Amino acid sequence: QNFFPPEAFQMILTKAFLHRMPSDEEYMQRCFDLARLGAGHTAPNPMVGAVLVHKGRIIGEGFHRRYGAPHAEVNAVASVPAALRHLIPQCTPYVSLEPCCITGKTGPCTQVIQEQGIKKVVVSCLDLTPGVAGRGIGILRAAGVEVRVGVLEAQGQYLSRVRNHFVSYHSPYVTLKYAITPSGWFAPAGGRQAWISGPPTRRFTHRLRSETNAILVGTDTALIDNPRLDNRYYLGPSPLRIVLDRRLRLPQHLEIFGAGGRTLVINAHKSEPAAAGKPEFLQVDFGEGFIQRLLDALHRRRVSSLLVEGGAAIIRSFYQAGLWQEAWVITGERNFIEGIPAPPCPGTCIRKFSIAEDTIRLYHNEPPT
Ligand code: AOF
Ligand code: ZN
Repeated sequence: QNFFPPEAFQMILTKAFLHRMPSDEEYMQRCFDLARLGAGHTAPNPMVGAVLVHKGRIIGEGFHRRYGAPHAEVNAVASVPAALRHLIPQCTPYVSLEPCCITGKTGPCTQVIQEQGIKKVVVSCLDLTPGVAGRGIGILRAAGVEVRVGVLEAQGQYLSRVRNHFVSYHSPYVTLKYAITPSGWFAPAGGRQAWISGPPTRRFTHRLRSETNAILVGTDTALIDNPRLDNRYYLGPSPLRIVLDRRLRLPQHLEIFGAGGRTLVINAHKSEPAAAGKPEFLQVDFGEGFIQRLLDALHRRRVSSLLVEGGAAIIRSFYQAGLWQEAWVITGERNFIEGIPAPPCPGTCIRKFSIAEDTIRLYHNEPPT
């Protein structure tokens, strides 16, 4: 006779599992999910999410909804119902990013945390904004608040990558996106337009558009594909449309100049503010070092993320300059006999998945570790 059958043991384990306290990682995952609700609206600020936990129970949640609006921590504190507000000093806030300690559009979150009498904070990763970058955590610790940093740190850094890149390198975070055929063609020969990726992939690519500040194409892409460059198949806003038109060749009837959004024409001749029914023009020297000058100009305009959709020559220039951070390369089913070869991606493939018949690869601009 077995006094303690394995099933009974299993039952105890299951019960313990069901009634266990969620881990720091699980609360942090909730912060990330909340943060993403602000996607497309917070730039050049980061997306940030926060939860307030009291004895294993979440009693408040918040996220940064849009640029200039209250921060995640402030919204989380404000969300606690009146009957539970006396519990706030015993709560642990979990935040996807280091709490800020500077006065920008709003006051410092470190001060809010101290004023609430909070004793412990859990953070995923640092905010590299000058004046914060570890100082927010230092201020809390000096005030006697226990701070745990580094929970799901890699995911936290990925969530805040645009902000942290923008403030560290004084340049937009550059994402390249393009489709290629199974034999590696970027487009058919002879300046014709052809769809390579399938319709279901559009929801994914429009999501990329919804999350970026600005989207860039070259003159030939604007002429041949006549894209609208807006976000039609996903939730959220559409980006600023940027077209390279060195010699001002593009006719104003193109979709890119349509009423669906703002357009900036990068050219070698003139700078002119936008006027009724007309795009804005910005003069940039197209000679050696053009990509760097373009990114500098966009940084000055507070463009924190840029999605580059082609053509092949522009993608190649970004690769050659090394001035890109991630590339989404979509391999479709369709093939051509001959065409324009796609530039080989010099990055490291870190993700691969399928949408219908298409294979999507994400590359990072960094050597394999
Ligand atoms: C946080 N929580 O939810 C966000 C933070 O100009 P402001 O007032 O919006 O503040 C800018 C600073 O706050 C800057 O360091 C930015 O990275 C950070 N964003 N910080 O504690 C938040 N959105
Ligand atoms: Zn803050």
